[in-house]
Formats: sequence, structure tokens, C-alpha cells
Amino acid sequence: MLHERYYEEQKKYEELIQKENHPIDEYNGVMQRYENPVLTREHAPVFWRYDLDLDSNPNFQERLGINATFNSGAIKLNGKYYLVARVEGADRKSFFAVAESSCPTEGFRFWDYPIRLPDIDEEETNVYDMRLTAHEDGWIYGVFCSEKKDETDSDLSAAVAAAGIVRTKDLIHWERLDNLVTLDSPQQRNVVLHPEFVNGAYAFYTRPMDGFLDTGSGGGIGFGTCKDIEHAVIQEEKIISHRKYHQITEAKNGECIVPIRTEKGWLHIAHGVRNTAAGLRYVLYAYGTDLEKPWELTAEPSGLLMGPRRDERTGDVSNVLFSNGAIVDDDGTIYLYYASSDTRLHVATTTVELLSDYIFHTPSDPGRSSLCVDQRNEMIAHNLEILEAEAKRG
Ligand code: BGC
Ligand code: BMA
Repeated sequence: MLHERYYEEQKKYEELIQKENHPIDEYNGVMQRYENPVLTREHAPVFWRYDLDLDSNPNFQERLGINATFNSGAIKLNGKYYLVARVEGADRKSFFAVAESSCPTEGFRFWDYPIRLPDIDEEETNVYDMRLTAHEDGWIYGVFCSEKKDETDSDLSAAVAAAGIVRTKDLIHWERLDNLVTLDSPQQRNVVLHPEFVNGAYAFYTRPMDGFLDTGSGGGIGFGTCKDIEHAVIQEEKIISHRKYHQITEAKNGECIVPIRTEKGWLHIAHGVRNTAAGLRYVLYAYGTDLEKPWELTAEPSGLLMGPRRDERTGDVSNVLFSNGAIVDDDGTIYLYYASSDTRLHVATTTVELLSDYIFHTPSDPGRSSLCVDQRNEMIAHNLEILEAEAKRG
């Protein structure tokens, strides 16, 4: 026998999973947002949260609450769409869980059990933000942040972040490899594995940083290679997307999704962070690199691609828009899975063609108010000429 309340909670859960999702009425020619989040804490199955045994839980209380489901890796396999989401328990510990759907914008349902990552370090306290790379070597790699207490510092919040690496063929069996070692940087977060070999080596986008929170001397998104993925060591990180004063990347930046190959070069989506009186603000931006030399910057469109808007602005860590996963579908549609304010996961769509147009044809940030006005006025003047000519034509 089950508690009567179980049926009500289960009904709400089923209704939520079956809810349709539609594009919202907002246009910018690049990114199309959707009405509903694709994963929320309510998407966690009832049996993940409640003990259904009437003897041990006669009042049907939530015993192991789920606080949030957000930053998610994404991949399409055998015609299905998969998210490997960051699920955060009420206890603040994050873990990974696979959610599956036959539709990229709705219907995501978690598998029965979260992922049981091989436990290789008893000091590892928290894991989060997995990037999934389908590599040309035939494996699907998951690169995530592995965090532990910094025992050399008496501050209780002092931590060490490293890039953990796992690989799988089916999202069911996961093999854990050594954490990434970067000789120049004591900490790593936001590491992404490039999908192809570069000069015969595995290539990573890194984010060198001096401390757990401070990037310090770390100049931006780095690029480094290593021959052996099972014991990955990067000797040298070359900065490819620089942090800059008074731009959206001033405090930190980091690679978000696995870069997308096009004839014109690699399309990248990254996040940029600036500090404000209200705390850090996270937005997404895009850039392009050379096809043969993915470490060479070829396009740097100005400003943000997406920032937190409306309800997205509030949550556990407000003013954050973050992504670590996208799916490029067979027809060229890109489904970008992004989380808002470390609380819920959304989807936005674009296409390879549109993102490429955005990256290669949006002007760069000239860096100073005065030059930004010149840049805008030039476009306005040209537009007014066009409008005038149009008006004359009747
Ligand atoms: C949190 C992350 C956050 C990081 C830096 C970690 O402890 O779990 O969400 O990005 O700290 O603030
Ligand atoms: C970061 C990320 C994310 C998170 C963000 C805002 O450093 O790694 O986990 O979304 O902070 O808290």
C-alpha cells in the first residue's frame, strides 16, 4: 500500500513532464528562447525524494529533497536527446543524472538512478558542470569540476577545483580517468575537451586560475594539448579568449559548450563574468577560431549573446546565465541548454548558419564608450539613408 499523497505528487510530476513547450514571442534573429524550463527541481522523480515505505515514512515526508537541477551536458544518441544535468540535493552536494527525451525542447525524464561516478578520491566533496564531448576516438568523454577542501587554508570555504574526466559509450557505464593536470595552473574549472585530435593530440579548453574563485593572473580561456588522455597532463596553456577590462569577461570567462565545426571555422560559446555591487553577473558570449588551428582567434563579436532576463534573473545564485551543453541536430538546428541563476535549466535554439553569421559578422567591441558611439552612429547613419531611400520609393 502507498500513502494517498503519493498519487497526487505522481500526477503533478507526470503533468509536468508532459507539458508542451513553445518558443516565446521575442526576436533578435539569433537565439530563440522557450516558454518553460526543460528541467526543474520538480522534474526529480517522486521516488528520489520520498521514502515510499509507509512503516518508515507514515507522514509521507520528503526525506532526501532536491534543491535544483541546472548546468547540463547534452548529447544526441540513437535519435534521442540526453541531458547530463547537475542535480543538487538539499544537502548542497551536486551529482549527475541523465534525463532523456525524444524531443529536444520538452519531455525530459530522469532515468531511475543518478550516475554513480567511480569514486577515486575520498577527499572529493562535490562534482558539477559536466561537458560531454563525442570524440573522434569513439568515446564520449565527460569533463567536470571536481572540488575538495583546501587543507592548506584554515578558511572553511577555501577549496581546490580540478577537472575530472570520465568516458562512456552509452551513458550507463562510466570509466574514470585521472584528473587533468595543468602544470601552469593549480586550479581548473570549466574545462572542455575538443572533439577532434589536434596534431595527433587531445586538446582541451582550460581556464587557468590562481585561486578557487579568483582567476588572478589567469588571462582567460586557455588551450592546451596532451597525448595521453588516461593520464592527461597539459604542459602549456595558450590564452585564446582574453579577459578584458570593462568588457563582459572582466572577472572571469570560461568555455561553455563543445565547439561546433563549420567550413568557416570553429564556433564557440563561452561565459563571461563581471563583478558588481550585487555580486557576480554571468552572461554568455560567442567567438570563432581557425578550423586548422582552433587556438587562433578569428572572430570576437561584441558583448553578450545571452544574459539573464525576466524570471531568469532570480534563483539561488541570482543574475547568472550559464551553459555547459548544446546539441547540434542533423538539420543544423542548435539546441542550447542553459541554466538560470543556478536553479533551473532552459533551452534556446539557433542554427549553425545563424550562429556563424552572428559570430563572423557582428562587429567587435571597440573598447571605449566614445568608440562604441561612433560604431553605433555609423550604423544609424547608414540605416537612415536606407529608410529615406525606401520612403522616397514610396
Ligand atoms: C559551486 C559552483 C561555483 C563555484 C565557484 C562551487 O562551490 O558549487 O557552483 O561555480 O563554487 O563559485
Ligand atoms: C561557476 C560555474 C557554475 C555556476 C556559476 C554561478 O563558477 O562553474 O557552476 O553556474 O559559477 O554560481
